[in-house]
This record gives sequence, structure tokens and C-alpha cells, in this order.
Amino acid sequence: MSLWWDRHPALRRGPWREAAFGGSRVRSERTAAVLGIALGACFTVCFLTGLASHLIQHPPGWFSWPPRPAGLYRVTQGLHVATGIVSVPLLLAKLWAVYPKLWEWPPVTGVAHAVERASLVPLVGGGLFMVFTGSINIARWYDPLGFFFTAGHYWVAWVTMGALVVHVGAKAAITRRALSPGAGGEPDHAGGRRDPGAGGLSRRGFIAVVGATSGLLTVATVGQTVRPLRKLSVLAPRRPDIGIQGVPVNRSSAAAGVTEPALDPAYRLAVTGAVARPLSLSRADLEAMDQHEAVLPIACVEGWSASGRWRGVPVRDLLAAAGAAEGAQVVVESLELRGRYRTSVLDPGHAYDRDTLLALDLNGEPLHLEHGYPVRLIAPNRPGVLQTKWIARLVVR
Ligand SMILES: Nc1nc2c(c(=O)[nH]1)N[C@H]1C(S)=C(S)[C@@H](COP(=O)(O)O)O[C@H]1N2
Ligand SMILES: [Mo]
Repeated sequence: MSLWWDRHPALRRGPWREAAFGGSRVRSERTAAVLGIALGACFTVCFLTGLASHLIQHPPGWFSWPPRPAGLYRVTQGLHVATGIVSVPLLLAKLWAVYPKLWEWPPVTGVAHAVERASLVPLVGGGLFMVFTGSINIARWYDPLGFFFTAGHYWVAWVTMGALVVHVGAKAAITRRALSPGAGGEPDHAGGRRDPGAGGLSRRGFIAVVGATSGLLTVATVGQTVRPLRKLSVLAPRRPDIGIQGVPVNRSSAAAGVTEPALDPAYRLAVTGAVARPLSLSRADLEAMDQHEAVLPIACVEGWSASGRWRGVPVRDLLAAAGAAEGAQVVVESLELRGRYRTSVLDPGHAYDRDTLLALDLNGEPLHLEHGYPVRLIAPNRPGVLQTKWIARLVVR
């Protein structure tokens, strides 16, 4: 196919001119392929763990998330945030490596090529959007967003992954060629040969720098959920060991507007809905019931997790006392009147787990107001957003 610009070679100017970028060997197909595979793997793990988190928070009828293993969500969400963070240096390096190809000549050779190039807009735009929104979310800086973070982050993820599938399909042959031994006179087997076009950095050196940066960034942040590494986590927005009663606080009682009702001596926990005997219990009534202890994490969607030793009344004991039908679903409602996370739903799997507690104590002390006094929910394998604080009511369905 002969296109219009093929007949006008004078159009090939500026960045489009031959060897405009000096033909750097660091910017080889092999560099692009290695970074592409690393980035593709991170995006895929990040997407799947993000999808899991979305389904757990907004479960459709066919989906159910088990209460065991108790720490699984901590792992999936830790992976989500870690792969998202490591995508930042990988994405920047990849864009740097392939940037000259933006001025490929001819710009388009046919329909397939046009589709492949057009798919770069959602791929690059979506990728940048995902790491940007994810980064400001874990830094809890929501202000620059004119939309609800979760919805934007979720839908753009689908667009980005769709574009990634197109891109991988289109580049599979090139990638295989670039990675085959002895590909295209590439200097990697010559071992550290210098590339004058890139200020003395060899391609292997470049990949090593990107790899080391990615590793350091991971070590400097992953301690927000991997406790033994917490002291190294100088870049983590949260440290799991810093906070009231040894656990970070996410939403304060003042922000939630619950200080007064939570400290009111007339406070009563209601157990209502589809029950034979509705209950109304003071904190002292709850303290008088059989207490159960469980070590469980608050595993926040923002990627930090902190374990606590919780003590309180198993939800299933309250359901039994109220005469709820077996297999009940329970809506947990907070004293908080507004706010996205003022309620959560316990599916039967979680509601009847022995470690699902209405916690009264944390780490050996009465629960602090900021952690949900007088009563908060804590359940195994559940995102932090669903561990409702300052509970007013359990409504059985
Ligand atoms: N009522 C209420 N409960 C809530 C929230 C909230 O905004 N309102 N935030 C949730 C979120 S996002 C997290 S991570 C945990 C944090 O619990 P903590 O402050 O005790 O660590 O509480 C959850 N419970
Ligand atoms: Mo959270």
C-alpha cells in the first residue's frame, strides 16, 4: 500500500528524520522486550489482585470470598500495591526506551499497524493514569481527583489491560526475536560493551539500574505490610507499628462525627432485623459475655497492614443469643451518619467464623475511641474498609 506521505519524503523532518535519536543500543528491541515483560507481569498481578479486592468490596451474587486463610487479603493487597509501586520505575524506563519509536517512519503502514499504534494511547495513558491515581491514593491525597478514586481506578484498569492484550499480541513476534540468543547483533553477549550513544551506559547496565531502583523502591515501601521490614520503609506512607495502641488509625472519630454518640453512657448496641429476640446491649453487657481473642490484621486497601490482638464477643454468639436463622447475612452499621464506609455486610462465611468479633479490647487495653470504641468489627481475611468502627447496629437479613 502506498500512502500519501510515502510520496512526500520532505515531510520527514525533526524527530522523524533518520537516526534522530542517535541509534542508541540501550534503546534496543531487547531492552524494550525485557522491560515490557517485567511491566506486563507487574500489571497482570496488579490487575488480578485489584480485581479481587473490587469483588470482595462489591460482591456480585456468584462471588464469595472465604474467611480463611485469615491473612490472605493482606497478601493480595500487599502484592497489589507493591506491583503498582514497582510499575512506576519500570513504566518510566520503558517509555524512555521506546520513546523514539513515536516518530517511526512511515507513521502508519496499514490498518493493522494503525490499530496497534492507536492502542498505545489507552495503554500509555491508562498505565500512567493507574500508577498516578494509585500512588496518590496510598499517599491519601485525594484532592486532585475530580471523581471518585475507586471507580476511575477500576474502569481505567480494564481499558489499560485490554490495550495491553492488543499490544502483547502485536509485539509477540518482535519480543521473541529480540530475546532469542544472538539476536540482531545485540551486544549483550559481548558482556558490558559500552554504548557511546547513551553516555557510556551499556544496555545491561541500564537494565541493572532499573532493576536496582525497582528493588530499592520495593524495600523502602513494602514494610508497610511486611512487618519485619518496617524499619527500612522510609518511603512508606504508613508504618504498621506507629499508631494508637500499636495500630495506625485511618478515619478519626472527629472526621466521622461520632465522638459524642460513641462516648455517650446511654450507648446501646442493637441486634435487629430477622431475629427472634432483638437485643439492646450496653458495653458492660457485652463485657459480661464470653470473650474470645484473635490476632488479626487491619489490611487497608491503601496497602498498609497492621496486626493486633483483639478481644471481644464473637458475632455468631450474638446471632445465637438473638435467635437469628442459621446462614444469616449481617449488615453492620456504624454510629457514623455519613461517609462511604459507615456500613459493611458480613456474608454467612464471615458471620459464623469463630474469629469474627465485635472487638472491645485491642492489644490488652480497652479499644481506643479512634479504633472504634465502644465496639468495632474485626474479621479474618477482610479488607480494612469492611472492618466497621463505632458499631451502632447489627441488622440480620
Ligand atoms: N465507621 C467507619 N468504620 C471504618 C472506616 C470508616 O471510615 N468509618 N474506615 C475503615 C478503614 S478504610 C480502615 S483501613 C479501618 C482502619 O481501622 P483503624 O483506624 O482502627 O486502623 O477502619 C475501617 N472502619
Ligand atoms: Mo482502609
